[in-house]
Amino acid sequence: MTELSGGPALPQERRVVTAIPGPKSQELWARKQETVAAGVGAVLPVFVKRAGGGVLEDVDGNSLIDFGSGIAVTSVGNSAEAVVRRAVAQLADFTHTCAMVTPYETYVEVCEQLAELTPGDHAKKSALFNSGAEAVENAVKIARAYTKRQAVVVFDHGYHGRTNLTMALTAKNMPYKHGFGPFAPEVYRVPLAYPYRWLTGPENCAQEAADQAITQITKQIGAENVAAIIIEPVLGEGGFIEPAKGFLPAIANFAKENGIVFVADEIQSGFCRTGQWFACEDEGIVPDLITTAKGIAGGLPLAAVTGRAEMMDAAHAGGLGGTYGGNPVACAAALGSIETMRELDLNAKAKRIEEVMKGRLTAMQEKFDVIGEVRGRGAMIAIELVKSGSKDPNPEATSALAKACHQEGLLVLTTGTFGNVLRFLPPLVIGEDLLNEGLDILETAFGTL
Ligand code: PLZ
Repeated sequence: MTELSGGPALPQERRVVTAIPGPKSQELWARKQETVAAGVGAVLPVFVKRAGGGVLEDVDGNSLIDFGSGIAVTSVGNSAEAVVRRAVAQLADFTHTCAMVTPYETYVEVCEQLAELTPGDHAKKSALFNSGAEAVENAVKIARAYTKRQAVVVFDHGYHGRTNLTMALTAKNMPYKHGFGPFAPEVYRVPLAYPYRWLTGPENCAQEAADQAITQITKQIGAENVAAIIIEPVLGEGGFIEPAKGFLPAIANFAKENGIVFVADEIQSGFCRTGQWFACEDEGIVPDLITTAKGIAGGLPLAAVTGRAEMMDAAHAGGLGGTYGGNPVACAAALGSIETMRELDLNAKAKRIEEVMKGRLTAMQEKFDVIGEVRGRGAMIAIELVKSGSKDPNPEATSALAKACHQEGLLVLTTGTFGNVLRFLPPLVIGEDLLNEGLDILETAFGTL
């Protein structure tokens, strides 16, 4: 496992030698409070020194099991060998020219890889950016330029970023939008097929939600005014919701019939995370545009919009760009990341993680009635926590469980519109022993409730 880390061999073990956070982390936290804006929070105030494989080592010498991957970013592990090798070589050659000033080959190579890996065999082109939010913004620009229409449709529980336009596209008020308006106009939100919480039950969910969404689009906006429909094929910040089977195809077909650009936001779900290169493949969806970031570059900032060549070319020359978009070091890292995904068959690893996690979590659901649902795909797995004997969200139990896990040296994240979802996003290269040890800690944590 250590060969997966670029740095000195990092033992793949959990080790808790101080309280968590330990004294050195607490000291650094106090310094952070002095100079870092309060709006920039932290899930776990533990300062990291080294990371790789399935662990994070902190400044106090603790080694934490990583079930977060920096929010689904380090899928190939931290400092993965190929990422480091290629990025270091690129750092030595040149760090930046600006792709809009003088181009370089790795930018083109990343776009070639994206054309090959994303669904569909049509002609594709890409443009590279720095962050997921920037990719989504650019997908909207491209869809508007192509369709000459303005409206953008998004879904309940959707998350697309923190910039002004993407805040408008994001559903949840706290903490993402509160006090930060006014928001961009021409954004419309429609129902999502959320099986666990669909009022008439999961069986009718796909059909009823699609009917409602389509009626709202045609009656309230007018399909002919819609430039783009944007959806996460598995929702991330909304609570790892898999839309009921049939919903995505219904929406994609509606988009196609009405000349609307169908955008899959695969920023969290893409690049092997769900056991497929892209989560939309699960129902055979071929999006017009697809946004990617996070896992693409193994921890370096890179994002992309990839899509039908005629759509991607609709924006005029000079209309898309940015100083750092497709930075050469980030492109080199992406090529290393994609190489690792292929060589280690990380789709298979993600599927194995699903098998282990779902087996253990389903058994826990039998024992602990606060687990309302176990769901997700690949290494994007979650449990939704409810009050015993009901479906009422239980955010208190969720944060108590997260805290108990943190204290034992397991990093887990919470998510969801109601703050009641515990999510698991381990690096796809995590060892099975660590995976099981993490699940043991979680199981024990239920005893603290
Ligand atoms: N689209 C589907 O998941 C980022 C956000 C964490 P950026 N998700 C993690 C936080 O609290 O800020 C995300 C996503 C989907 C877009 C984004 C935005 O990507 O790289 O954070 O801009």
